[in-house]
Amino acid sequence: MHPLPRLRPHTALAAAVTTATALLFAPASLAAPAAPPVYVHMNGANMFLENVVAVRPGQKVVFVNEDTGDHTIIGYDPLDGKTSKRFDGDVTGTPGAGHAVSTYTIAFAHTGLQFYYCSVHAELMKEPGGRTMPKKRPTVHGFGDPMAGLIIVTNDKRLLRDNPPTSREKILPDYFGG
Ligand SMILES: [Cu+2]
Repeated sequence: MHPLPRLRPHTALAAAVTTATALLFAPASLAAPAAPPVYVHMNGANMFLENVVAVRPGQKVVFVNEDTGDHTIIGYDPLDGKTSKRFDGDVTGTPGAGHAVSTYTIAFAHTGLQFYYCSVHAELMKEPGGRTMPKKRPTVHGFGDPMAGLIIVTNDKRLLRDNPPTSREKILPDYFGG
């Protein structure tokens, strides 16, 4: 029988501890970079400029209000018409460029479709067939479309690449206005 090779247990242990310590305390810069937020903008047109965006699970969506007026961002389920308690934000107006803007940030853990609307400028109504959809409030100015949108939470790289270029910028300098 061959003698067992001489181990150097102290050295091996020390190496293991060093590795574990390095992993535990690795600076954040060594970790995979988090995907940057996807921005959705509002102004006096009373619409969500990027009304359909795609994000990965956990990736932030930041709603940015560049309007002088207030808006809400409320999730709803088209199948039962119920609104979300968690996906429920509001953003106040801003006087214009150079002032602080009000934002609302949310992320979703799981893939799926997240519908939302602004309750100031749209209202949920049940359509024939039982589906609930937002409709433009009759008293609201702006375009004819209801103020509403959809977040697609997905890992599909092609969908993620389809976001409009404006969704990469927090502030759109020319988009202020109420
Ligand atoms: Cu609104």
